[in-house]
Amino acid sequence: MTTETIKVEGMSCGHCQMAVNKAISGVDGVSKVDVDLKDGKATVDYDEGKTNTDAIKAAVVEAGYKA
Ligand SMILES: [Cu+2]
Repeated sequence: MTTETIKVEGMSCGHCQMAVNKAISGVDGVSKVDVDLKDGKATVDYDEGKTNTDAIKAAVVEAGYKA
């Protein structure tokens, strides 16, 4: 299990925070997500055998934000 903090740009409110949280949570292999709206970052616990930061960032981009 790996913990990684990813920079997320473009979040402006609680709705954005929830959207990013949901997008990252939906990535297979992710076990825990904590999105910090104020600092524009997401701390993610994931199984490195199942996913990687590129896949997590891709999910954030797909949700409409910059990672
Ligand atoms: Cu928003």
